[in-house]
Amino acid sequence: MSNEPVELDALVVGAGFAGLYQLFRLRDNLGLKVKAVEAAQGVGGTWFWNRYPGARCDSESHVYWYTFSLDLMRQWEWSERYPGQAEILRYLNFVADKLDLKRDIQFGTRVASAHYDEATNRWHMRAETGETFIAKFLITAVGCLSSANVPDILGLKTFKGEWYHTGQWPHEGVEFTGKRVGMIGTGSTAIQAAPVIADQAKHLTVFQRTANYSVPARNIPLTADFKQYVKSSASEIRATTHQTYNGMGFKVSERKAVDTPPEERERIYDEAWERGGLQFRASFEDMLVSKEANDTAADFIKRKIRSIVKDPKTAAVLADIDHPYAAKRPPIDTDYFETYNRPNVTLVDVKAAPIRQISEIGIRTDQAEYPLDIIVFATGFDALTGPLLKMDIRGRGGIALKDVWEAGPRNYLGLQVAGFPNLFTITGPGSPSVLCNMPVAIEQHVDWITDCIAHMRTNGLERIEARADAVEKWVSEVNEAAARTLLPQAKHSWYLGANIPGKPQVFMPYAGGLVRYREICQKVVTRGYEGFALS
Ligand code: N01
Repeated sequence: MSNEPVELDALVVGAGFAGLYQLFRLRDNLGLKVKAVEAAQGVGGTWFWNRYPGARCDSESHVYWYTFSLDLMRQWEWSERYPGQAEILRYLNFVADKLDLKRDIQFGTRVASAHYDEATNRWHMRAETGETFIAKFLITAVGCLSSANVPDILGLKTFKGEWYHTGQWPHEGVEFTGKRVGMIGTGSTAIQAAPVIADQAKHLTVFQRTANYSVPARNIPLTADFKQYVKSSASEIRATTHQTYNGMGFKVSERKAVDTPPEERERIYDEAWERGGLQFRASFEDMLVSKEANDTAADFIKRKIRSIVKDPKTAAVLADIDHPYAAKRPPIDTDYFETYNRPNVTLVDVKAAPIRQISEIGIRTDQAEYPLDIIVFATGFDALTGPLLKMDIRGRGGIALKDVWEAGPRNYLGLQVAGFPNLFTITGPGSPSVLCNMPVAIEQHVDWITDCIAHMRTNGLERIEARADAVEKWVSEVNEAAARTLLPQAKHSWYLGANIPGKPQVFMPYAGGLVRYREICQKVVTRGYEGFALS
């Protein structure tokens, strides 16, 4: 390795969905000298790391991919309604190979610091390996859920068994056969993993702190007819994802739950339950804005839980949900609640009796000790800001991003931070990101950034930076958009940063929807990059 810095027009950090597409657009469309650096030894981002049992995307496969090239869409064929982790990873490798991207990706390279030098208008990056890079543009494609949260539970180091976080799963897999497994968490990840682990393990104990809703996914292999439909309707599919609130392939109903007679409402929920998937939340347009409407969905799902789970005590703990439906990211599942009917599965209510410590032999709550061979932490992530703040990012005058964001993320459009010129954050906090089907949100951001850099080149501009007043206004807009929904009512949600001790509690993603957000971003451009200072 040479000590000479690598000089570039742009450095992209990350080689998941976002980094790959950004690399392609800057290199192949703008002809920039650009490199991506990636901590992992391969492409894939989320799908490289999250190899836990049952890992599968909750977006349907025909909308969970790149849509910038109809050709590419027609060359790939998904096999199931929801793509599994291994298939998505194959897909991203297929794209990276087709576009010949890997030659410009440096794997095994984690950025430790990125400092802006005002005099030269350049970013200086240092990797953990010691390697350095200098670039005019720094573009983070680090993902929203890539910083694993292993809670600081007393005694973990003393545990004699094995333990794993779902987001850092061993590539060779974990052997559960004959093992007593404890899993902490009941978020989307745990809800996918529990049925698969229960199938293999001698015993699975799930430690639930907050009960959660879930709706059946109803995964199935795709028929030849559906695959043909996807190929012949690629451009219509793309258009639909651009017109829907969250970049999904389904539209939110225009009916209101509160105006629908109870029997009719029940029939609609029943049909949505049978159809399965995230579109359950699209059954009524008022579900995420009216508590009264939301209560009808919440009540329906709680009744389903009680009807599926045979032991009434377990059912009561699972259905004791304290937040509105979909105010936390709503999981979908394959036989999650059914899993609690298995003789080798136990639910432990750690809200009633909190986890006190991890001992040499297992997990100890206020009430009992559970001997375990393996602990699975399905405990989520330091979302959105975590992956950015893990890097030592410093802007003008050496000011640290962590100081600017001490009270929560502050930026303009989720794309740029005042004081950090030429730094773009793909799907950063303050953008629709995690409330959407991610590839659609990613393409919108990458296209906007690429067009912006092209505009700068055409006009001989060297520097773009969010204005402080635009940041103020955008932060208010993000707060107001959230306040118009029920989302902030889930008090311990990662959307709010509430899952990480000490993290400022601010609703982070933009909840106004992708359609509205796209319009705002376009308007900013037509008004001459309103809110940005260009020089
Ligand atoms: O993480 P989570 P996740 N003691 O933060 C519990 C995406 N995703 O990995 O709610 C006890 O949702 C915590 O309890 P509580 C999706 O966006 C996508 O499941 O804080 N429990 C919670 O139950 C999703 O939302 C897909 O009280 C503790 C759980 O751990 C996001 O990833 C699939 C604890 C964490 O749930 C994150 O989901 C899966 C403690 N100390 C995930 N600390 C696909 O589409 C935490 N918990 C494929």
